[in-house]
Amino acid sequence: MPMDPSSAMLSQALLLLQCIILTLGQYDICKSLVSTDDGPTWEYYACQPKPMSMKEYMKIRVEPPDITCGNPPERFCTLENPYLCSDECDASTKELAHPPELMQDRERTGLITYWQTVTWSRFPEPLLANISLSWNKSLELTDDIQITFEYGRPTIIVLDKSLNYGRTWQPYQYYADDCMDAFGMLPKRVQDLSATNVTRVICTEQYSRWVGSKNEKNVRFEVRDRFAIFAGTKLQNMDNLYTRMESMKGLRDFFTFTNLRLRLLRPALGGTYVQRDNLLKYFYAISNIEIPARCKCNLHAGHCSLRDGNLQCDCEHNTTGQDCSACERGFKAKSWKPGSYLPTPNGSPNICTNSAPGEASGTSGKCNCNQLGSLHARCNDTGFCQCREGTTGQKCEDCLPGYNWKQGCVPNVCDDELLLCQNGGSCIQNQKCACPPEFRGVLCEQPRCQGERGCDGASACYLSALTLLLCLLVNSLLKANA
Ligand SMILES: *[C@@H]1O[C@H](CO)[C@@H](O)[C@H](O)[C@H]1NC(C)=O
Ligand SMILES: *[C@@H]1O[C@H](CO)[C@@H](O)[C@H](O)[C@H]1NC(C)=O
Ligand SMILES: *[C@@H]1O[C@H](CO)[C@@H](O)[C@H](O)[C@H]1NC(C)=O
Ligand SMILES: *[C@@H]1O[C@H](CO)[C@@H](O)[C@H](O)[C@H]1NC(C)=O
Ligand SMILES: *[C@@H]1O[C@H](CO)[C@@H](O)[C@H](O)[C@H]1NC(C)=O
Ligand SMILES: [Ca+2]
Repeated sequence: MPMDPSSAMLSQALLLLQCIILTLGQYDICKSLVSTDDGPTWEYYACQPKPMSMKEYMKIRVEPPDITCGNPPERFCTLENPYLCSDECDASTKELAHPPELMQDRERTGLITYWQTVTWSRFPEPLLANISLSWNKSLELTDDIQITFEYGRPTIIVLDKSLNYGRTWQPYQYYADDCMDAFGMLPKRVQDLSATNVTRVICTEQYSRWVGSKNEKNVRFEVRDRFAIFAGTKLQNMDNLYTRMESMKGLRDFFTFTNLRLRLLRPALGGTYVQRDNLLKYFYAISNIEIPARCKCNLHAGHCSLRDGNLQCDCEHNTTGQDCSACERGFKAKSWKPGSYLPTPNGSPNICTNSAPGEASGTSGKCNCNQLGSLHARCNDTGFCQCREGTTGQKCEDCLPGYNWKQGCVPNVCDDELLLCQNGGSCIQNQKCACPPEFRGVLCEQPRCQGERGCDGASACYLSALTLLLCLLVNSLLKANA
């Protein structure tokens, strides 16, 4: 039986609210003060910095050095106006100069500013240009890279990346109007990729065909479409993506880089062969390079800041280094580990500690049994901490499988391995499944509407206490409107 319109609306509103709650602000705090029976204590979480517009921080280098137009001054025309070659590039005049920094400026005045190369006047020698972008910092893409070309998108490009500050490079994506002809590769689209081959390096023809220079200016490296394979088309289930980031080898590294390089191999041709009688209309021009990414801090920092001209993680959890990839001095009792996205939504901080096994810091007897995980504050005569149910480890600081830390180890109601939420439900803090409106039960295993009854508006209030509150709010608003 179909739901009545108001209850359908309510369900939609709730789903939307749930989305907002689940996707906003995930992993953005590293610690918080919580009150326990023994007074306030810090709880630590896996954390990562917010995405930033990395074009603000990138160093650009173009090769060969004399590829930028204007020295000496030269004339050019466009593919759409090939016989009006009166435009001029002149490096010595501000209004007519097109230096590389115009690929990363903010264009506050509303005027489009762009880097431009010399024209292809030396045909048949190929017109080649490299643009290298460096940050001296490991970064992780959070959205599509977007490169904006004025006067037409090139017919052949390779995007490369480096993970080691430019020492070695690997191709990231190939772009051509004819992939087979340019690279001997079959053309693919990111939309054709699936969970098993999401990290495949492909050649795409989507951004190189001539459609007019003003109709479509952008060339993308699609990050969103790749995320969507796991998180859904609206990225509504980021938990699933983060879970895969932990379990699927190479997935995180695929989105990680320290440098990018754009190899421009053939300019826009206007949809036809090269016309040798007018080579002044062939060149490259880029007005903007957008790189949405976050600093890679190994889930040990919530912020990343510019220090001495370089981006650096503001490390927490007693870690240190540009990427928080080491334990601070004095905190090397356990070997360093990156934080983990699991269990969602707070992850595991894997903090560096200063207490080595058996090495009691501080005064008389204080063998550092974890207050929440152990039965007694002190260890017994032989130096053992006695752990509560579900708890393990030298100090009773870890949980047995099937348990998760929440001011002590509590048994899981749901998880990503055995106790899977069913019918599209998502597991919240291992403690409850948030079910879609049509299902209920601990693991969302029961259809809500069986037969004719039980499908009234009120039944849509199915979520946690928080969403219940919001639900009541929405309900009263709906009533007020009616
Ligand atoms: C671009 O970089 C590649 C790889 O280092 C190099 O082989 C090529 O010669 C460079 N092209 C130009 C135009 O400098
Ligand atoms: C790169 O960053 C590291 C750490 O911040 C710094 O020590 C080094 O000097 C930087 N290198 C360059 C070339 O800026
Ligand atoms: C990826 O896998 C899907 C099916 O699993 C297939 O249809 C697609 O062609 C594959 N893509 C590539 C680039 O291999
Ligand atoms: C790290 O070390 C400082 C002392 O230097 C301490 O106050 C703090 O609680 C430690 N732990 C974490 C997780 O930051
Ligand atoms: C101390 O605790 C450990 C672990 O629970 C136990 O095996 C040992 O027998 C205990 N020793 C004493 C003296 O109570
Ligand atoms: Ca610009």
